[in-house]
Amino acid sequence: MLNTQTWEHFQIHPEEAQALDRDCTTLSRHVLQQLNSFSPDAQDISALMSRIALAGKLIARRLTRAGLLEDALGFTGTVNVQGESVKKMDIYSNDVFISVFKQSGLVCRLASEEMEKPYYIPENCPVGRYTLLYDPLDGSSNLDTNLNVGSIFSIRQQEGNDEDESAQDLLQNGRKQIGAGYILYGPSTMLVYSIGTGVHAFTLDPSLGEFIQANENIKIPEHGPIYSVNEGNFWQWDESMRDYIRYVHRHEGYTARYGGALVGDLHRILYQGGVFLYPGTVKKPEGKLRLLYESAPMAYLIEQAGGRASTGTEEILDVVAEKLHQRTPLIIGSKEDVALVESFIKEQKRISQV
Ligand code: P6P
Repeated sequence: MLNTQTWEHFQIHPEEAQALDRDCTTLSRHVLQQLNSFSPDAQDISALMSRIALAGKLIARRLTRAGLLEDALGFTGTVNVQGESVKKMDIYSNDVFISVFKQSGLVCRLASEEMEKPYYIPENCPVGRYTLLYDPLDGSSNLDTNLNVGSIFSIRQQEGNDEDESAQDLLQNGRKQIGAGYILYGPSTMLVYSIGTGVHAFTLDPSLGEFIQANENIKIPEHGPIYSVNEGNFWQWDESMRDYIRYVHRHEGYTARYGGALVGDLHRILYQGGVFLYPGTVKKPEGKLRLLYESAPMAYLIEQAGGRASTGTEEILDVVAEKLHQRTPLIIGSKEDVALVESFIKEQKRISQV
């Protein structure tokens, strides 16, 4: 039941007034509310989030028509710094982020999965300016079958003058992030972000061209039924991971969900609870996912929602990157489920020391 006196200044019905007020809670307004300030720094962060939202809108627009456009889908024939075949949409999405930030006056560097070195915008580079680290199109292998993909972003501040453009100041732990989030391109386009005051979700209303508030202060359940992992790697893992999978196979109450795109898989877990795992393998103990622009931003977000993110032996947000494109094993989601996975790693270590 609405508390009517809070809506007395409206002429329309209170229910309609509430819907109108929600539709006016745009992303930029929400960021300023979260910062509870109209300071220049708060305005910068709000403007930065609006630029990210613009990138999301441009990518979403292209994705909805990609199947109809000549030359939008498929591979470029090149291989990126990760050694992965590059999709045309990967390049388009990467260029979108550069285009929306180049003239923004907000960031001085853009570091991306698709670029070996950061892209510098020198005129915007007074010390203290922001750096955006991002995976422009995560899960792009899903594109040709019209399945969900996402963009992941992390916001850091430049420290020092970085005159040699080595971006060494980016190689710090994830607790130095000042914001992070993702854009999920699914049945609807959603932007989920945190700037350290909780996790908030916005849904793109194409008729308005605005991201409108959907959920505020999202909290991940302490435990959930979902385990999300590519079991095709089962025999590549350490025994501890195989023991965890045997456990969830044998116990009631677990269900497997794996979509091949981190953003979609983790979005589900954020709302329903559970755990996403991309462990290392015997051959590649460092795992597949990148630390600075995939695991660390997702870890920041999930911790803000009351969950956890671990390498299996260390909190993701405590890991100090040694190189820009460093990979890391990732176990992320509900506190109890992350702890359960870690318990198998600890047990395996105990046995090996006997
Ligand atoms: P695999 C997409 O390529 C990605 O980086 C993540 O989005 C996703 O979770 C993972 O790799 C999927 O990897 O080896 O299971 O196909």
